[in-house]
Amino acid sequence: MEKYQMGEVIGRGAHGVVHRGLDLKTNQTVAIKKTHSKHYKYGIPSTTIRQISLLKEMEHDNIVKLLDVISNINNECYIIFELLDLDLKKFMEIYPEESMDKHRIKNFLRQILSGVSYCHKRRILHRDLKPSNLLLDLNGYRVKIADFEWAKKFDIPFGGHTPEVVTLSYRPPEILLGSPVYSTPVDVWSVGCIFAEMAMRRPLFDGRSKIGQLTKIFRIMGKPNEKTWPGVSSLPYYQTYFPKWIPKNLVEFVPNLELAGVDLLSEMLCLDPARRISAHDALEHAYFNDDYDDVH
Ligand code: INR
Repeated sequence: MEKYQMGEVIGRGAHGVVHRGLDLKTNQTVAIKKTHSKHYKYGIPSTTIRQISLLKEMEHDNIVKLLDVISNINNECYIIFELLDLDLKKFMEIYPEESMDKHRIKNFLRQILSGVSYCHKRRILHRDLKPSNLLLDLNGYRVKIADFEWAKKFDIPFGGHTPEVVTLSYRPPEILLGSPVYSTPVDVWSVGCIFAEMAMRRPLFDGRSKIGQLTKIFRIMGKPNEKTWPGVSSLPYYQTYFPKWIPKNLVEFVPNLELAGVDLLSEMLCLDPARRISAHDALEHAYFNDDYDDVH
């Protein structure tokens, strides 16, 4: 670690602590993520190794850049990343409502979808997209996707994924219903939830339990049936009792969005993952047709 100087803690995630740091050779500020090895007696955790190998093969404006990896004789692992100013969660908490106007929402969503589309093209699922994992560069309002601890290559073998991924508020209905297989639509659902949250400034679906979360989703999106989602009734937790809620118009919930945005949001929050819009197609949606770019 003599190449870098550790500074104060700036972030604390489930898998490690992020410090501000300095590259002593170039004098560049960096972010240093130290994965806590004390919980892993037998070396560097496999999720960390997976995260590093995935991040190493990715190069995109909207994905946080990995700069260096250092591991010492004690099996402590430090990942050196580019440093950003803050995450989208904090941004929404501390900045006034006007800082998230409809142009900024569109600009942020475009960047998030570009990063996600890039991951999916490379067969990488992020599996934990949420505002605290989206980092902002306030000088130019660049958004970068971070925290690939849960990320996974999805080529082969398909299926048998860990079901308990994605923070509850951003977790898609197929995972909540116990589907043994899932794919890229899980990330699109999470981005849809983040899109709504940017417009509402609070989570659209904020359940406290898995059933509570499904209830919040179905109350707004309607209870799915075999017609709206073929195969849904054979998912493990479908038989749990839910009233036959009718889908609501999302306009009531996100008054801050223009109609094309509400239309895109409803395509991203399509209950049936097979019919949910892809990140790539979302970028082609009419919502993005105007060329207004906000740099202010
Ligand atoms: C900040 C974080 C600034 N910068 C939290 C944060 C608050 C304010 O997590 C962070 C990071 C950064 C960060 O600048 N670069 C990275 C986090 C992560 C990777 S990770 C890289 O993987 O999410 O922990």
